[in-house]
Amino acid sequence: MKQKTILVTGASAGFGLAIAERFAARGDKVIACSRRTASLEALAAAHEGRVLVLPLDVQDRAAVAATIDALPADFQQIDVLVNNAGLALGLEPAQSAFLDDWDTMIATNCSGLVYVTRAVLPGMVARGRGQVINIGSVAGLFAYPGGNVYGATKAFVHQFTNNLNADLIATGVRATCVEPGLCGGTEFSSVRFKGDDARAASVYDGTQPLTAEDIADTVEWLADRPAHVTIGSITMMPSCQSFGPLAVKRKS
Ligand code: NDP
Ligand code: 8X3
Repeated sequence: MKQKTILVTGASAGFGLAIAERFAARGDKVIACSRRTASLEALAAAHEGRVLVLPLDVQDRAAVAATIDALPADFQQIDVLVNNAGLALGLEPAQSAFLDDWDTMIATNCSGLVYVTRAVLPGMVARGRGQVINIGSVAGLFAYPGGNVYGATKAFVHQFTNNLNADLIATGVRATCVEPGLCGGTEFSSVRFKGDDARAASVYDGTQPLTAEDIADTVEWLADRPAHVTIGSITMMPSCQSFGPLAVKRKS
């Protein structure tokens, strides 16, 4: 298979790190971006010359544009953009949730994702090939208590992906939204509960959740689909998870 160039946002942990490791291991070129970079140094050392580690806060619109503009020549032809950087903060009901948390989720999961996409797309369209793989969530498809703005940001990611495919028709560039459910072994719940690791661990009690490797499997499979195939979205849940009934509150 031809060597590809993959840009992964949020590559320092969780899904992003597993995806960066997966593509590096199979001989592709990886541009690994996140605010923290220490966890990526070993990967870069193990695949010298093929893993470019770049500090990047996707919320910073100017930094995103400058980073993509300044890519070294041998990393400029991005074949696959994996928009993975994202987070949930809190599980409070909307009437008492923190506006700062909402701002951060919108700035990262929505604004950051569109900044990176807008910076990468012109090159893909000019080359007549490329894939944008957005990491959404089942939280963007199904409502749950406390999911309020997090779920809304992932609904944005879902529909932005659909609208990308509307704009990119017949350009050779395609977009997919990967929408996982419960996934353990990442920093996601620790971030959501602001370092309360006992509460974060309890999310996975008695379950066999998805793993970051399961997500990397799907992203790798998507990256290998031929150019005439557009996969719009993929929902993934562990087999211990499914849909809930609609809530009905009855008078006692
Ligand atoms: P982690 O918390 O383990 O990883 C999140 C990554 O995003 C980190 O590498 C972090 O890097 C990066 N990140 C956060 N904010 C920014 C920012 N402003 N700029 C650049 N990078 C940023 O979470 P997961 O791996 O579990 O989650 C990855 C994605 O998958 C997220 O979009 C999440 O919403 C989604 N998801 C997760 C699920 C789960 O159950 N785990 C299920 C469904 C979707 P750094 O802090 O170094 O910047
Ligand atoms: C993460 C899945 O169900 O915790 O996006 O919101 S969930």
